[in-house]
Amino acid sequence: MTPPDDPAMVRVLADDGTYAPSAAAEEYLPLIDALADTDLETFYRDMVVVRAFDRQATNLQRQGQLALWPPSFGQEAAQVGSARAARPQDHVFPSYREHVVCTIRGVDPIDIIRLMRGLTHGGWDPADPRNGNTRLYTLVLGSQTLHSAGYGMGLVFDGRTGTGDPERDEALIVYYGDGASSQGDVHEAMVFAASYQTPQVFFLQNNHWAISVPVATQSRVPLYRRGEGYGMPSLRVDGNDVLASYAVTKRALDEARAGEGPRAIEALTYRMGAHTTSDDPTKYRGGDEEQYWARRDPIARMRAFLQSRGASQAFFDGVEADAAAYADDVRVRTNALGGLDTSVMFDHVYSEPHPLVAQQQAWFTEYESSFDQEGRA
Ligand SMILES: Cc1ncc(C[n+]2csc(CCOP(=O)(O)OP(=O)(O)O)c2C)c(N)n1
Ligand SMILES: [Mg+2]
Repeated sequence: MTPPDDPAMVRVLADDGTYAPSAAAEEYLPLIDALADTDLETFYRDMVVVRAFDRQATNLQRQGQLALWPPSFGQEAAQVGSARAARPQDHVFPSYREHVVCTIRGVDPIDIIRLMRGLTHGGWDPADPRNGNTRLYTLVLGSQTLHSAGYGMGLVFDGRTGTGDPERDEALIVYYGDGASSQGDVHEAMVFAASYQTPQVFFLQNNHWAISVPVATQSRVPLYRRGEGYGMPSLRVDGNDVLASYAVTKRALDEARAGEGPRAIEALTYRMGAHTTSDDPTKYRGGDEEQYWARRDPIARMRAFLQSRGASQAFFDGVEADAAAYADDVRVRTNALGGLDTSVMFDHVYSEPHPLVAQQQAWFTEYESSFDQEGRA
């Protein structure tokens, strides 16, 4: 297991929520000091709400409402801190577990649900301004890093970044995992990003596991140091510390937007749940490790910090109530979704009609019509 007390790691809050910046965090403290109380409360609220949503979605999968659910349980601080660091004009390229990143940008959680129910190939329209420049989930590990590098090159070519106007210059952040970090696509993306000095942040969530494969098998060096090999300033942050995650991402995106090129961040966190609802982690990891990380829960840490600053019980109660209402709303809307409109799985295979797809659709329509209302052949 990677030691979480690495002195080179940027960390603002200790495990128990005490304000105890590491040496590496010193230079980031002005960014933390600039946060208002309401910002700190928003970070906390985001984390509690997404945990309730995530648990609800996991339950919905168990009830047969979803085909699959990849939980974000445990990774809330890495995701909330980094997402809250982005500006409205920035672009987000998620993997498949960044639920709160998407909702912070404006994506309706029911669109993530629809995807995991198997009702749509995509989920949402990235070009719709309500979705905050959020690209689609991809389950093809690492592919989004290539998409992001290409998009970043486009931003450079089109003069949409690095002009010196922080209100208009655009940057992007791409999320990927420790397992994906060994995928060729990620390395190709880093080569292109560094060569073209794209305005982007490679945000690696090291949650210690790639399904059943532990992170120790992925690399001989800490994963953030791979970024250095491509010529990118790279660092490791405590990914269970929402303040540290916010500060390092904010700095990195600001620098990227200002034309200083790509940056790599490794957020050290832990997947507290299963890989997906198809996985049983008791087959490959032990309770000691889970308990170790349970004591480093990102929400408990921020809660203790807010309590030490005098946040009221009424505030915490209000957040709990909001989270419960949010999850209830998702459940009600999920149960009302209905079944698959089978035409959609053929609609977006190609942008133009294609004879093979048309043939398959005709076959499928005939097959479907061979069943009666109750599904009997
Ligand atoms: C190109 C590719 N290879 C293999 C898989 C199968 N697969 C799905 S998730 C996963 C592990 C990913 O681990 P990591 O990158 O650490 O992300 P995490 O799931 O931990 O968030 C694997 C091997 C895949 N989806 N795509
Ligand atoms: Mg992982």
